[in-house]
Amino acid sequence: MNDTSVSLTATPAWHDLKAHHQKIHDAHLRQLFIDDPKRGERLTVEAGGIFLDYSKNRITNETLRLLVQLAEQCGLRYRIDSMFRGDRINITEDRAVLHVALRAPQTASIMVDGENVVPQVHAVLDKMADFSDRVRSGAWKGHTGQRIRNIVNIGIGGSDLGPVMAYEALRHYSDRSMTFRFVSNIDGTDFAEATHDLNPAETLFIVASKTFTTQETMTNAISARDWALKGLSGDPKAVARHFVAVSTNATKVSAFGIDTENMFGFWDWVGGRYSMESAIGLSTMLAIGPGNFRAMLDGFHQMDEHFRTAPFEKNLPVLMGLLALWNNNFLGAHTIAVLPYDQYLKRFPAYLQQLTMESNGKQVTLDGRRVACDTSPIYWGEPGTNGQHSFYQLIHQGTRLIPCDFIAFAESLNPLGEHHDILMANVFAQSEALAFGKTAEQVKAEGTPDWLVPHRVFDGNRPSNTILAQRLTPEILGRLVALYEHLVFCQGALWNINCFDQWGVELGKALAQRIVPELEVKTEPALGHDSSTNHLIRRYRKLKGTPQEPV
Ligand code: G6Q
Repeated sequence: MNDTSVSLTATPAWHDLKAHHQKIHDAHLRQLFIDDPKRGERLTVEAGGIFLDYSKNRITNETLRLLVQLAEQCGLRYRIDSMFRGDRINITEDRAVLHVALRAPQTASIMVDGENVVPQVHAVLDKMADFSDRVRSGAWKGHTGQRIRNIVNIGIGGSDLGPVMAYEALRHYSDRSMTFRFVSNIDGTDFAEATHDLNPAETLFIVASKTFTTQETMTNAISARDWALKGLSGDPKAVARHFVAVSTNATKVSAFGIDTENMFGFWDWVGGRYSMESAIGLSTMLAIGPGNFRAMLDGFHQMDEHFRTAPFEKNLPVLMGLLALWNNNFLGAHTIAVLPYDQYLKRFPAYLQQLTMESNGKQVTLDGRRVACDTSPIYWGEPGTNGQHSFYQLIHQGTRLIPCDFIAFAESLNPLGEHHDILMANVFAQSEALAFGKTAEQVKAEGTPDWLVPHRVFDGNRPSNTILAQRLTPEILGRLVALYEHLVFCQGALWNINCFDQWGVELGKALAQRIVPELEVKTEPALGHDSSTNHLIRRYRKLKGTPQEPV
């Protein structure tokens, strides 16, 4: 599929990077900053209001030069162009990958199977906008004539994480007279807690499922239908006023009882974890309004254009992708902590976990061969400053190298006394402490007794990126998400893996389908699993009070 793709570890640049790593692996950030007093100004890049300081990475000019060479030798340019022109780069599912079309302006033309998909994208956006306006203004009434005040999004994975993250991130811009809830887990508690204080007459459910077959979502949707009908005198006509669907599967939507007039479509070239700006984002649009939603799309598009056109040395996603790869494959860092210093981004790390790890948690290359080096690092994180009182200890003094992405904004959306300056002081302090640490001499000079010195030493030399923007707006959120989408793509392209499938989630799903009847059947089932699984099933059946012995 790609005649320019060369195995990463067979490239001359990989070989050179290995040798280069040998030379510089002892270099300390302290020294690198002393050697180049302008390093902190030089190793920065800005695009569309997002400023990245990557100077606190363990790199030199030579590292950067070689990493860019690696990208070139692996055909990254070809891969980027391939995605943007709609090639079927998701080869295991034979699909194009065109989330970039979801945020393309009306004037753009992006062809899939000979058809420009941009007009379809905008037709759905217009339909979403019209619906959102009607719900937000109260023109859309529930079955009993009451206006809708509560929106419950039912979806999971890509049909949940993006919507929740975006709602939380953009809550400042949301209609505060409305309540938004998100139900994803098959655990009945999720549904029960999300609905316990809601009035069915004022509640609208969005059933968000690309396939409309996902077990968790369909089970929750059926419970929601029962809950709504129970509260609305059982009249099946109520479903049409209280349920809408976001899906690619009109047949299943209609079989569920949702009028396909109230269905918002998308396409198989939109992957679940890349869908928050498609109709899957309907809850986001209902919360923040169509204008803000379009501003978010515009932010995405600006980052897309930057990614598509900027030279690699100045390309934010490319640089961050290459740095992550350097930290992972050369410095041996297995995880990356994402640390947003903004409470509104509290679900951003969870969102990124799916984006990064479902995309790049792969063990074979596009041609089915075992990869020759580690693929996706583990992404995790918590908003600052909470993490500082928890796991930062390990990042500062533990035995593992954990590169950090700090994300912060110059302006708070909720200015309150000194809060914001203190918050920002913490961002800057943390990356400074990680990079430069504190030597034994410095600790001793403070009068620390000798026996305590080793406990109070900070080695430093721990890499981090700092991302800084003016303030968290819908547009900036779009740019930020697109930045991470594309840096995931860059790493995947270099590893020559498919970022866009997720076969690893299938086995557990299939086994669960087989186990459900074994838990539900009244008579003791013949179990054919391993002894541990058999025993656990029997123990569960016993605990819930179903017969144990074969009858
Ligand atoms: C994401 C995955 C996955 C998907 C969910 C929900 O990239 O494909 O997380 O979004 O399994 O799928 P449905 O939207 O089809 O219910």
